[in-house]
This record gives sequence, structure tokens and C-alpha cells, in this order.
Amino acid sequence: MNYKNYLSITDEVAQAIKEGKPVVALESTILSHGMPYPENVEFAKNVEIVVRKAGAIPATTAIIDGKLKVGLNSDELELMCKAENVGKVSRRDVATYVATKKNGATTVATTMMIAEMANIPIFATGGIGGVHRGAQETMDISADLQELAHTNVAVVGAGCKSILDIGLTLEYLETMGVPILGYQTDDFPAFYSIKSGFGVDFNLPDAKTVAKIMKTKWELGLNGGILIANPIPEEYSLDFDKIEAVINQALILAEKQGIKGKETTPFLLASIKDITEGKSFASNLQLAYNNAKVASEIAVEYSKLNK
Ligand code: PSU
Ligand code: MN
Repeated sequence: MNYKNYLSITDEVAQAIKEGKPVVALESTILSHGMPYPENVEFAKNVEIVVRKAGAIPATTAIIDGKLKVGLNSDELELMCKAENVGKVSRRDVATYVATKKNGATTVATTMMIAEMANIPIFATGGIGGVHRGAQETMDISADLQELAHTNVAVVGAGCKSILDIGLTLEYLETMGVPILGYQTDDFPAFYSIKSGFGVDFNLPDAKTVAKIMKTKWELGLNGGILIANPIPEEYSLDFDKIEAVINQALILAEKQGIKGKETTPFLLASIKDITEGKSFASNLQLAYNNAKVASEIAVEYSKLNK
């Protein structure tokens, strides 16, 4: 393996990693294919501010000109947000994007891959991909789950949207041996709502305990990721049944228009936003900021343990 030549890490992030300072990886698919322009530019900047305020260094990842980027400058963030000729890159696409020098946004799966290559153990996202409803027929299961099975990065997310089959997603993660740690909750969150109707394996009281579990897991040689399920702050939580009705409308629309494969998730995200006239988007922003904050606090504790 000789991936170092393909990585392009900003000086600030490289220095922080070298000194064992807390760094939090952030993804770019949420920008390019999950949020509208130009609101995503404001989000991309603010989320980095949230990380810094909590005492960590942000490292947004992307593939630009075939380089695996760790840390983006403001022109690069703008490029990802405008999303012109910016693909959605999953594990299967990485080598092609790199070899042919394309631009691509990284999903949860590819952000985990790049974070591990760069030695960043923690990553904040909105929500993970998972087993889609009807996967019995379509076999549509996000590559995010396989990445969580194998790659040593802890992911902080507000659970997943019920565009997915949440029960099957949790079963899959159990089979793959991925710990699901509730962050100050007994409930597995459903992105916009604090509860999904499913529980978590453990309810953990603070960032320090999460950091200890990360360190212990990897010292034991138990490879693979960890999902830290961090619910949306209660004041921004939307009613589960109301959002469920919207999601059902979006699913019907996708079916009618014959949307398949990698287009499914971005299509559903955009439809939900349109149907709720942006109301869901306000919640989406808040949960993502909250994930960045909690990830940063965990990164701070993790770096203390390793000093
Ligand atoms: N779910 C969301 N918002 C997102 C995504 C998922 O609520 O932005 C993005 C993430 O980048 C995730 C990807 O990794 O979609 C999953 O896509 P797929 O289902 O095609 O694997
Ligand atoms: Mn898929």
C-alpha cells in the first residue's frame, strides 16, 4: 500500500495530526449532493467554526483533481458547494476518480476511508446511509455500512433518515459487529426526530467515556468503525409521524420517476426539502452542527487519552 502520495493534507491539519491534537473529519457529499447552493456554503463555513470553538481542527475531505484532500480552503469548499461536475464518490469509484483526476464529493464511506489513511479517528456527519426500504428486492444497501464494518473511524451521526429501513440497518450493523453508542440517549435517533422507535446498545453519559471505548476497541484489535448516535437537539426535533408522511411522499415520487442506485439518496433528500418548503432543512443544519460539536468534544478527550 502506498497511499501517502495520493493524499493532500493542509499544513494545519497535518501538523495537528502529527502532534496528536484533536482533529475532526467532515464529509463533502452532504455539501454537494445533500444541501442546496448557496446555503451549503454558509453551512460548510459554520460547521468548521463549530469544530474550532469546541477545541478541534476541522478537516473536510473531498477528491479534487484526483487528490485525496484532507482540509479544504475556501475556494475548494466553494467548488464542492457549487457541485458542477462534482460526482458522488463511493468506495468503488475512488481509484477511477484519482487516476483520471476528477472532482468528487466524499460520502460517509469514502470520508471514513480517507480519514483512516490520514490518521484521523473521528468524523462528524448528518446521518449515515443504510439499508433502503425494499432492499429485499433492490439490494440497495449503502456502502457506508460495509465501511463501518471495516474501517477504524468513529462516526457521529443523528442516526439515519427513515427513507431507510431503520430496523434492517441496525440488524446489518449488528451482524457486522459495529457498536452503536447512544450519546446521552436510550433511543436510536431518526435524523429529524430524537426517537426512531428503536433503541441503542448503550447510553453513554459523556465524551470521555466514548473516547475510552474507541481506544479500547482498537487496542483490542477489534477493527472497524463505531457509530455514535447523537440525537437532534430537542428544540429542533420534528414530529416523527409528520416527517414520516413526507418521506412516504418522496418515496412514491422516486418510484414514479424510476430513480435507482446512487441517485436514490440525493433524490429523496431534495424531495423532502421541497415538500417541507425548507422546514426540514433548518433542522438538518442544526443536527449537523450538533454532531460536529459532540465529535469535537470526543476528539478532545481521545487526544488526551493518547498523550
Ligand atoms: N443521508 C442524509 N444526508 C446525506 C447522506 C445520507 O441524511 O447527505 C449522504 C451521505 O454522504 C451518505 C450518502 O454517506 O448520502 C449515502 O448514499 P448512498 O445511500 O447512495 O450510499
Ligand atoms: Mn445505494
